[in-house]
Amino acid sequence: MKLIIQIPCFNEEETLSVTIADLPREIDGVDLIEYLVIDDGSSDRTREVARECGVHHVTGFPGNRGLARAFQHGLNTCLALGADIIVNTDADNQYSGHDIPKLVAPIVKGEADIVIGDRETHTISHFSAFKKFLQKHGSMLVGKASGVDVPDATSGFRAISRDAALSINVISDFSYTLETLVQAGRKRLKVLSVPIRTNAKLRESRLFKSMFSFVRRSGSTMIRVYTTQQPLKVFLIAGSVFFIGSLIPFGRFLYFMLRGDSSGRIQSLILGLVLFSISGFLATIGVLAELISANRKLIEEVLKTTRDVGGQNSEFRIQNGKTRNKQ
Ligand SMILES: Nc1nc2c(ncn2[C@@H]2O[C@H](COP(=O)(O)OP(=O)(O)O)[C@@H](O)[C@H]2O)c(=O)[nH]1
Ligand SMILES: [Mg+2]
Repeated sequence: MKLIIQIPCFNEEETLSVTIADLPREIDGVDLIEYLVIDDGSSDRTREVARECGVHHVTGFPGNRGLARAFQHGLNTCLALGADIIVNTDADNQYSGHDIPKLVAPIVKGEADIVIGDRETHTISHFSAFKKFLQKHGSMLVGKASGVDVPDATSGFRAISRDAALSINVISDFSYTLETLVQAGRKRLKVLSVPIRTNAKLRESRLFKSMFSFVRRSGSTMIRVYTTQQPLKVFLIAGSVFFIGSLIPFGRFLYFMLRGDSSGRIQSLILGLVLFSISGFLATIGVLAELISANRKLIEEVLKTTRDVGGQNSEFRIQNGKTRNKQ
């Protein structure tokens, strides 16, 4: 059983060495532990620090492509390196590396596909009351939308089985945390949460400049991701709002017509027809989007097979950095 711990980094020269020092060297049930740093176009010494700290693999991009892309690139790299389990953690040492065995255990035992480290955010002293409120109710909302019960939806401290990593395709630009949960729910992956410890804060969040930007960006990511996964539902809901809206002017028109007074009520009829047409239009888009989404499922199945290059059961294995056929 091979575990790779991946750390997405953007200008983390100051905190990366502390994070790496905190990572476990051995875990029960795991034969091999390796570290992977994904450097997202840092302009500081992140890569050098990673190498000085003995990180086994360093990959990344020449420019800054954002955390979601870096996360997905990390998963792909870990899969190609033959990881059976992948753990993601942050480079600012927010999460306690000592709790990685707790994250990994349910996957080793075959009891979960994904394990989320629950920070128990209501207990974190440097989180404001408003942030705690948002974390709690935001996670509940994400849980309702995804069908996955997670107390800490935005936690970046996670363990993912090889099979789950092969199934996940993050395509949003901003954050992977919510998208992976929605996909996990849709694909019926088993998601567990375990309580984990956090370390003292070393610096401010780089991802969220303010609470407002956190809510705005998380909200828009959630809507986009959910629409991609459940297009028919989203468009039918939007369509039914217009359909119900059309009943009011239609009703008004009918009411006056039945009373024998239909003159001058033509505006109601036109407004009703416009709203009704929009609802039909949205329902049609929903059906088309659902058909496109069915293709996505097929593409994901193909991707799953092609990305399984380094797997134990794969026909192909990566050896000495080269892909070669098993036979
Ligand atoms: N790849 C990549 N990682 C980033 C970027 N911004 C932040 N990160 C990483 O994402 C993780 C979490 O970032 P952080 O600023 O601590 O946000 P927090 O989760 O809100 O505390 C850290 O490992 C950062 O290095 C980015 O633009 N690209
Ligand atoms: Mg942080």
